[in-house]
Amino acid sequence: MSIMSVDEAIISKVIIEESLKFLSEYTDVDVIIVGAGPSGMTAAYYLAKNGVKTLVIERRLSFGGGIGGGGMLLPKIVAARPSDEILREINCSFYEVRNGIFVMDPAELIAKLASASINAGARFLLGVTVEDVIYRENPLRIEGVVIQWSAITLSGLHVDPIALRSRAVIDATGHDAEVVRIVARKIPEAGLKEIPGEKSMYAPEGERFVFEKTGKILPGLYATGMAVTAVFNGPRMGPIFSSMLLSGRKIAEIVIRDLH
Ligand code: 48H
Repeated sequence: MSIMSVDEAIISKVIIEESLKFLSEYTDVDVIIVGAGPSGMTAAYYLAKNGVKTLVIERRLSFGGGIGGGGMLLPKIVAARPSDEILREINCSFYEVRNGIFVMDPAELIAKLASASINAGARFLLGVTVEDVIYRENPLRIEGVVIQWSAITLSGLHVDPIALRSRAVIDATGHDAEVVRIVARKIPEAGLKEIPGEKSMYAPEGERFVFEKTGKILPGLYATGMAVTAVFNGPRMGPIFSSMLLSGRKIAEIVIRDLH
């Protein structure tokens, strides 16, 4: 076997041309999801599957958010009924250890959520941080996000960001609810006050709370997963992932309804 030789300048040209093409195609989309954790990727899967042009923006260079860390880095994670519906749909293997309690491999859940959402048509931008939002007033509406390379953010260099427009922005940033927090701090007329953060652990109530409170925060702005817990001061649930998956599916359904 001989590997075809490709000139360095051609490699660079192709990367630059194709990246710019991709980025310019995604400056205006239906939905931007901030965060590629369990809730964000589940939302991406259901949105894309329903024909919604979806872009997931993730600060890190990898998918999964808190899935990989599991519970204290132990190599199995837990979910409960009825989130097995979602596991089945994305073809993630699991087994039942008690009535309605399922165990999965975190690496497989990360891979299957990423692959299901990408196969459904969602696209990901890795290594990019959302540092602000675009808004309009009268009536107040969130209309997109402001992004920067995470490497630039970490470097502390002053580099102006760029903005991407969307019909809906979903905060799936986890414990810090970063997008809603930005809106609360920078757009006082949104009336969001200070984001309280989460309460101590109370797993059954935490799971129920996230699912129930998942929804619209403001016109154009939605929250899913642990961001919901932080925004509404719910209890954390620890290393169980049912409500993350179910919250992701629920927010996709709500956004699809609002977009129509
Ligand atoms: C771009 C960003 C930004 C930003 C953050 O933390 P996650 O896994 O979030 P969820 O809500 O989908 O899942 C939470 C779950 O993993 C968990 O921690 C649980 C259940 N804890 C319970 C407990 O009691 O502790 O993923 C969020 C993702 C991460 O990958 C971040 O890197 C990313 O969002 N992110 N990406 N721009 N400004 N902020």
